[in-house]
Amino acid sequence: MFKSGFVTLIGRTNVGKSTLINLLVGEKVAAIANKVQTTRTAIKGIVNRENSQIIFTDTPGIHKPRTKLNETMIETSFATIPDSDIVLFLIEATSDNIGKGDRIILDKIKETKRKTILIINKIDLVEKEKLLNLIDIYRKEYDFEAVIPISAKKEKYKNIILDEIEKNLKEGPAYYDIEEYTDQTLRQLAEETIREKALKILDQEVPHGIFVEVEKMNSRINKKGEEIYDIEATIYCLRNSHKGIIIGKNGEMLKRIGTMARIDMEKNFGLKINLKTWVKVKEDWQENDSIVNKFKLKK
Ligand SMILES: Nc1nc2c(ncn2[C@@H]2O[C@H](COP(=O)(O)OP(=O)(O)OP(=O)(O)O)[C@@H](O)[C@H]2O)c(=O)[nH]1
Ligand SMILES: [Mg+2]
Repeated sequence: MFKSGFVTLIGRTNVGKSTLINLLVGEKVAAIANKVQTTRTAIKGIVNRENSQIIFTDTPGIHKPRTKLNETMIETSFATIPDSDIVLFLIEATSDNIGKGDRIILDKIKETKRKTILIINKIDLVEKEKLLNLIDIYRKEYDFEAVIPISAKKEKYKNIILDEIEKNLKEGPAYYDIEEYTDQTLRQLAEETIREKALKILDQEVPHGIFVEVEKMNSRINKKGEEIYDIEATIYCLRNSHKGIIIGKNGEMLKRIGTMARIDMEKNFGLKINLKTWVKVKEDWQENDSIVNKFKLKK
């Protein structure tokens, strides 16, 4: 019997959802950063196993919204729940209790009565006793299909989670071609890679006010007969002062972001890349409907 189904990863911002989807898919599907609000929209990652196809959706982390962008991100996350066969609810092992954000998520799960697996991530950061206490607290709240403590950075948890999901799936067809591992285009992956590098090396509010647009993407054959992609991208930011920081002294910061993004893309896409980046200011874009609507859930 062949099984398939849709599995949503949901949780507070920074709990490790994107780290986990990348581990499960075995490809770089989503941007990861040690900052809040990294993921901005729903992203699919597809896993093909011998007897199943699992379609994961990574979602923006739940947080207190301050802008229209934030509100849209959270709407997107919750909108994925009713369409999923199984929910992976991620929490952090470092929590002592059910915090406000986790409580909101838990209430949504209860409302929709979805089959849910509780994933307690970052167990490398806590003592076992604390973990057992947390498991106890959550077990009283909902009838989870399973509770799995993990570290999303460790390969050994991958098959434990996939096996548990497979067990809970129903018979169904493969919805995606076996070669596909994400619903994102190369252009979107390029934009996310550049934004991830900006998030990594810029501080405070600057990287959160960024969005990236790839304007050009053409392939050609270079003199050595290799296929090479010329990519031109613009990094938009909120203010002139931010623009100065992103470009940096003598353009050093922008050069670093570009180099890191190019190296990552060449590795992940298996292509040669020639990347050019520009920085422009677009004030208040986080309140602009035509931009923010791009982050809505596409059905
Ligand atoms: N110590 C530890 N850190 C982890 C683990 N898993 C993820 N992280 C780190 O947690 C941070 C956030 O990871 P992300 O995967 O971007 O978190 P996210 O839940 O997708 O965040 P949002 O997209 O903002 O909702 C990164 O710095 C990760 O390296 C883990 O098991 N242990
Ligand atoms: Mg994320």
